[in-house]
Amino acid sequence: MSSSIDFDVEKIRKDFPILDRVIEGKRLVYLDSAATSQKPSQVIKAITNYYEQYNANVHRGIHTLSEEATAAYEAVRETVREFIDARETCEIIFTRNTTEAINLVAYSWGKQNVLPGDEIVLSPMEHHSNLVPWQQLAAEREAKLVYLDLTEDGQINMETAAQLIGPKTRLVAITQMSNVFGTINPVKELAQLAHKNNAVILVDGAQGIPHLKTSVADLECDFYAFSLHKMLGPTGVGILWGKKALLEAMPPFMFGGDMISSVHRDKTRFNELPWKFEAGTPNVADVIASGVAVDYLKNIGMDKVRAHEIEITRYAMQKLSEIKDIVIYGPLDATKRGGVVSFNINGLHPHDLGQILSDNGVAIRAGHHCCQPLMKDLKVMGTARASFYIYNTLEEVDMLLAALKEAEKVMGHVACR
Ligand code: 7TS
Repeated sequence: MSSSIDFDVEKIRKDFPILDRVIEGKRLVYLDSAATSQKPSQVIKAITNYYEQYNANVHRGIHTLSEEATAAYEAVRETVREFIDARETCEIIFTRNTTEAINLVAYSWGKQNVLPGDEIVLSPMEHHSNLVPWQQLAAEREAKLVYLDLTEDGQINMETAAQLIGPKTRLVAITQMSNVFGTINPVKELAQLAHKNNAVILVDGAQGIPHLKTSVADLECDFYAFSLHKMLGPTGVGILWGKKALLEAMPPFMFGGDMISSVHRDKTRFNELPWKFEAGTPNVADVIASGVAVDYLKNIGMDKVRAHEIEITRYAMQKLSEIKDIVIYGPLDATKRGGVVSFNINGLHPHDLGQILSDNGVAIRAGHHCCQPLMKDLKVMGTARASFYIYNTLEEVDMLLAALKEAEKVMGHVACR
C-alpha cells in the first residue's frame, strides 16, 4: 500500500539511519515525533562537519575558523527568517527550546507589561511550557489567568472566546497545534481578537511549525516560539521570533558575555537585537545543523509535508476507530488536526499499552503529555498517543494496529468491532 500523493516516503526514509534499527526483533516503527522527530543524515553530518572542520567560538575570534563558524551560525537566522516569513533577521532569537523562548517573554516582556488586575488568556490544551510560566507571572504580578472554553471535540469555542478576550486582557498565549488533540487552532482569529483589545498574542509553535506552512505575518501574532528538535533538527535549539518594536523595548533576560555593547565598572550598555537576548557562548553546532533541517523541509515543501500527514492521520483514525471501546480525542476531520492521535482503550492503562507496543517495536508516547489540567478535564490519567511525520508510512499504521491486537491477546481487552 503506497501513498496516493506525490511524496516519495521510501526515498525520505533512506535519509534517516535510525529507522533501520531493530527493536525486540522487529523493525522500529517510530510514532513519537511529537515528542521529538528523528534526524536525517544531512543534519547529523552537519554537526560532525562543524566539529571536524571549523569548530570555534562565534562573534569573537578574527581567525578563519571563528569567521567561518560565525558566518554559518548567523546564516541560519536568515534561513529561519525566510521559513517563518518574518521581516528582519534581528527578530530571530536563538534559545535552547520552546520552553526557554516562552520563559524569555514571560520574564522580560511579562514583568514589564503585566500589571495587577490584568488578564492572561490561555487555552486548556496548553503544554505546561505555555502555562506554568504564565501562572508564575500572574502570581507575581497579581494578574489573573483566564481559560478559553473547548468544544466536545477539542476545538476552541470561538463564540465564548470573543467574550473572554476583553479589555482586561494583556496577553493571549495559545498553541498553534495541540500536542494531545492535534487540533489546529484559529490563531489568526485569536490574534485579531487580542489586538482589538490592545493585547499581545504569543503563539506556541512547537507542534505547528514542523507540520504546517507558517507565516508569522499571516498569523498576525506578536511572538512565536518553537523548537528545532521537533522538525528534524538537533536538540538544544529553539527560536523566539518577536516583532522588532516589542523586542527592542524588552530588557535582556540573561546577562553576561555577547549580550553587551560596552561594560564599565558600574554600568553596562546592552548589545542590539538579536544578540541582546543571547548571553554566553551559543549552541553553535546545533544551530548550524538546524539550518540544514529547515532546508531539508523546505526542499520537500511544507505543502507536501502536510498532505502526507493528513493522509496518514485520516487512515490511522479510520483504522483505530474500528477498535472496540476506543476513545479518540480531538477533531474527527483530519484536515482540522495535525498528525497526532491520542486515544484510550477502555480498561487499559495507557502505560501498559505503550509497553506492549514497545515490545512489538512500535514507539508511541503514553501519559499526560505535559498537559495535566487537560487530562483532568478529560477525566483520564493519561492517553496513548501516536504521532506521525514525513518518514511514516501507511504500513506503519497497520503495524500499530497489529501491535494493538497483540495487546488484546496479552491484556484480553482490545477487540475489533
Ligand atoms: N509546546 C508544545 C505544544 C509542545 O508539544 C511541547 C513539547 C513544548 C511546548 C515544549 O517543547 P520543548 O522543546 O521546549 O520541550 N511537547 C512534547 C510532547 O508532546 N511530548 O514530549 C514533548
